[in-house]
Amino acid sequence: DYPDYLNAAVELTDAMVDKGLGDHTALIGNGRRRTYKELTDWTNRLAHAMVKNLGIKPGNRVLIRSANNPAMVACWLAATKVGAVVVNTMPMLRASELSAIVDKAEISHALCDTRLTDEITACAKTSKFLKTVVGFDGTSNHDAELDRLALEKPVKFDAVKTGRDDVALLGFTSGTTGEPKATMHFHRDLLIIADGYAKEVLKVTPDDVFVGSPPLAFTFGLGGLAIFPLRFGAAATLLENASPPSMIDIIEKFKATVCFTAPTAYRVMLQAMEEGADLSSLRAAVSAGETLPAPIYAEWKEKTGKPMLDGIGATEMLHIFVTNRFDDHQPACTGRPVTGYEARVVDDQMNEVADGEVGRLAVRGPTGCRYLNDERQQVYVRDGWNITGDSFTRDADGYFHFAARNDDMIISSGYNIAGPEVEAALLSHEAVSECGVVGAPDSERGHIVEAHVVLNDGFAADEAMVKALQDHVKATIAPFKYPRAVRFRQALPKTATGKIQRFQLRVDGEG
Ligand code: 3SK
Repeated sequence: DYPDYLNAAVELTDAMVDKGLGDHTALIGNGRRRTYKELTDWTNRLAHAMVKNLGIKPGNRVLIRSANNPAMVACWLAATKVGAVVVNTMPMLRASELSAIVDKAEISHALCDTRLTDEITACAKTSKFLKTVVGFDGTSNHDAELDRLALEKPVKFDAVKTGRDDVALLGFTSGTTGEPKATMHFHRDLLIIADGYAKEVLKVTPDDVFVGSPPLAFTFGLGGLAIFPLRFGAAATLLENASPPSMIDIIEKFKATVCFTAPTAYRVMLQAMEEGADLSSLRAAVSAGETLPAPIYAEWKEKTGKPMLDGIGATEMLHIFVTNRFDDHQPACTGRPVTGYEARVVDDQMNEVADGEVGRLAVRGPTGCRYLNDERQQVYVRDGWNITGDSFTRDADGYFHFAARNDDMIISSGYNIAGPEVEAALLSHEAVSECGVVGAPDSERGHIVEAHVVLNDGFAADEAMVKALQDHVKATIAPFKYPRAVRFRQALPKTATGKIQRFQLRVDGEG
């Protein structure tokens, strides 16, 4: 239950000071620690500057462009305090991609790390909506226009009395294909994901220190690296380039306790542990964004004695809605719904399929799904259920198991073959570092299974290896699923959020 009026940013800053956590560390980044009192004062000063100098009004759409750093979090909180609707964006977006977002969201103001202004300035030149672009100092030295405007402002700010169901955030779906969609999230939604998943599943306390790789522009990152720690008085470490080695450094240096990242990063961390890295402070390793291969889950459990918590979320629902738990986890299983959410596996007519049968995963819950000004609402949301892009099975005990992204299902000679299942089999071979499996057109079979494989150092990419991998898959899962084509690659194409771009593999495969 939330009050009729609430401003989520106030709950994550001023309210923490009121609770006596003012001296507690809130953010660590750019070589500095900031307490909750410092973060609160910073965001209040910025909020004054946004209203007084930039003329931002409640309901204005404000775009933020930055890598993960404390200044980005401060700008997001301040813009939320003034009642703006925020769109966080990733630093690598180009002017054309920014323009699509600006047009869809009708962005009036952009707050941009001064190291990244070129593309947004180019976008503003031709935009009929975006009129104000202001720089902030992403290195936290307060040496940019917005910082200077904020410097002399008071540290108290009366946040806009937003309704709990006023839109606070627009999450853009990553749009690896097709036109991006924007999903609307209310002030209350920002708290629900913390009071649900983070409290119930992760059991966050003020002693926790968070680390991770997803961009704050992706709601997985915004939740995991900002909302969850700040809601409970914990500390968030923010890394502009969150490579696995830099996450390991942070874990060792700050004794991080909760990590949010994707399976491939955990794989590198496991290798680093062999070479002496000390990750023993981690009590929660959350894996999402990609399905968690059973061998990584098993190795993590064996080496750390703790479970890796696989979960599935969606920008549409804001965060994770089906998850494993510390006391309830299994390999190759995504777990059960987070309290407050319902999930089912359905066919094209929205009928629930039998336990064990593959169908589309549909979810409903308090945080979604509401697309902004988009006729696809009727396609992806039916009777209040959001139809996700994933195929799952549910077992008789109510646990959900990932089968494939819907576009990852390969139909070969009439057989349904889930690409990720073949990937998991390949990954259990010692030579395979990473792989992506897609369907390649074939005149005889319709499609054949094609594997794109990155080998570990020391293994030769030759015909003998192709045969060895094919035999390995045949010996691991039903033989008809083996990859008839194997292509060796130096790296796999990935989205900014670390997901393998299988559509790109399909295009590359044609070449
Ligand atoms: O599973 C995902 O891709 C996801 C998306 C948005 C928020 C959270 C998650 C885990």
